Amino acid sequence: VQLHLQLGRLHYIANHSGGQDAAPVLDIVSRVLDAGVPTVQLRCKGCSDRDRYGLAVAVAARCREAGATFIVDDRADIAVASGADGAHVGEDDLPVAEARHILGPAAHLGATARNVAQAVAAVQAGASYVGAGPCYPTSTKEGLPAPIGPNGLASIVRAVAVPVIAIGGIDAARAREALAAGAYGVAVVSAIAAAAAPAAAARRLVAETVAGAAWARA
Ligand code: TZP
Ligand code: MG
Repeated sequence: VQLHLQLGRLHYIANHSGGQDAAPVLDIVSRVLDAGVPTVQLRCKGCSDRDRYGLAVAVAARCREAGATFIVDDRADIAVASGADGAHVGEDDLPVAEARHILGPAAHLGATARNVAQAVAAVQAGASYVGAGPCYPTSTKEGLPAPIGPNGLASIVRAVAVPVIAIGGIDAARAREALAAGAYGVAVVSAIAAAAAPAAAARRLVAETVAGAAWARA
């Protein structure tokens, strides 16, 4: 099995902060899975580990039913404990090599890169894909550096042999632009979560990432 064939070209990042009811998170995850989203990443910034684990187990079960790939943001340990398919680490998380050690050789391991040097180092340390961004302006995450744009994205794509997932301010039109720049896929929060009709937005992004990828390869 080639790992990247299961990575998915559209990653929906489900956000949950501690202290809130997790039911709406599970509800939108179910709806985006029904809409055909191939990969879900769970991002729990303010949760206790127990809540993070419990939600990850529930999301893992839904993804398994749907045949989708499930990635845990930030935490390789929670990924293993919940039966996820992988983890995604950033600069404040465990180093890539340590996360790879915890996950084992077969799991997806994404690492955030803002530039070519970070991307190359991440792959050398064991990342199986690179999350590149922010590609475009976004208000979903604070404290981000300036957007790298399609050109920054393309330079990262050229520098590594693993799939590159573009993140930050991606909507359907920008998904197509990111794929044309060589990205394997895109990761989104607000394009789905903040849409008036999340399932419809998810379907549109699914169509755009599949069509856009075919176009980029042609
Ligand atoms: N990392 C870089 S940009 C970003 C994260 C988590 C937020 C992406 O959210 P959106 O709403 O798709 O811009
Ligand atoms: Mg993270």
